[in-house]
Amino acid sequence: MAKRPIEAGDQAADNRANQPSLTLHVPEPTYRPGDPVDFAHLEIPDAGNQARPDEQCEAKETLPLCYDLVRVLGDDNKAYGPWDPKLDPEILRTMLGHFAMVRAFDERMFRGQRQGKTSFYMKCTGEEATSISAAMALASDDMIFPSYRQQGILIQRGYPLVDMINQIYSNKGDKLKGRQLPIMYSSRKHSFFSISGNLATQTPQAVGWAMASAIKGDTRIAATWVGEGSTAEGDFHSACTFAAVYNAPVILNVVNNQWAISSFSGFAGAERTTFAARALGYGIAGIRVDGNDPLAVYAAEQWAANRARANGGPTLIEHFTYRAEGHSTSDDPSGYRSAQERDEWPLGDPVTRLKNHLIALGEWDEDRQAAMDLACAEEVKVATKQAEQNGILGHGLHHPFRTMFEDVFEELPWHLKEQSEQAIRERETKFPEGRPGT
Ligand SMILES: Cc1ncc(C[n+]2csc(CCOP(=O)(O)OP(=O)(O)O)c2C)c(N)n1
Ligand SMILES: [Mg+2]
Repeated sequence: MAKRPIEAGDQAADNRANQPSLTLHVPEPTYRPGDPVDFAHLEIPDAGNQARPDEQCEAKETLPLCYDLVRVLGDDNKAYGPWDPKLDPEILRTMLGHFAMVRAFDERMFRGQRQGKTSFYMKCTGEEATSISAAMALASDDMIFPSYRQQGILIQRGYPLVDMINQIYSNKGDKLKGRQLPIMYSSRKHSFFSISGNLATQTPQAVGWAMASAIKGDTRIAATWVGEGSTAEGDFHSACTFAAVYNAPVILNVVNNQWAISSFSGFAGAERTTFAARALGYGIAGIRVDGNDPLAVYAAEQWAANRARANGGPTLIEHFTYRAEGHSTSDDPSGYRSAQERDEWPLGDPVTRLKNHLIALGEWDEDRQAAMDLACAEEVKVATKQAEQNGILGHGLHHPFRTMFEDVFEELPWHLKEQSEQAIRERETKFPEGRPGT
């Protein structure tokens, strides 16, 4: 066998004796339970200091916005700078009303889960602006591809509370017939796509829908919401590639609430760059926005919507925010993060900020706020009582068991037919007396 010639790399290998061993970096959150919290390292720019490029600019012109933070509301609760959307106070009050409603709804549904009326619930506390203010900047028939924390959009679009609660209780009034996990709503009428438990699947679907809208020569655009943790999924990257290649009329909203259940954002790459900056590598416009500033969120979404509707292409918006409560009713964040984080979060609370802005404008006061909160709680209570007539978890008032095989295929394929017959037979053997709902 011929002798292998010496390669330059082999000689280099001989000289490596003095080099350090290779190591990996494993991200670790800064604060664990019991740690004092200091967010002083976060760069929070002054409100009004960010330039607003032309909506039809080249994607690369948004580079500064990808590392900055678009902010409109100052510490004095007044609006500043070129991103101020200059909304009529009436619109701001409507926005505050949606905030109050989603908060009242979240509170009651959370309690309902603790009382055993449903198996599962997810709040969006602290993130209300990222969905409600953003959706208000879209047309009401633009297509929404949500994740599971955008209940605010359904409320903003006027979906009946009682239908939401029926779905949460999986009762006989549930329009989805108990086939989805509680809170995974969908409504064609409200242009609100089915929520999927498989993270990030909604992102390529939104891009595909936007491409179809363009192919048809329509004027509706698509907007999707995805958590920062979920951007680590391959689907998100396929979505970005397709969106960029075909200049799809789509808005990719990345909600960076710092946590993905118990994994901090470092595991999705937050220690290396911003989520907004990822847009640039694909040739997509990017904006990083203060997600707790309702005016800034509205303005960013409006910029992206105008861009998409005028065939300027896709935009990726990173909403920099904080998940103030647990991931879901199945979670207990005191086990993995400092309880102090919520209070120390430097961008405050979106509801309080909008309320204080309206008060600063002389368009609102604390008494009206208290009355609004009370009215929302009452409306949710009435809807809850109404939904409870249709049944709650464990009371058997759900859609009949056998119906779970219906509606998916026009004609049930033979193997599902076999499965359904077997399932029904087994159930009859197990419960010969019959059970409600069988
Ligand atoms: C493909 C897939 N992987 C993992 C999960 C389990 N899971 C559900 S929610 C979640 C965290 C997602 O965090 P993030 O995307 O930041 O959204 P957030 O909950 O913060 O809104 C995980 C890991 C899942 N549902 N689907
Ligand atoms: Mg998250």
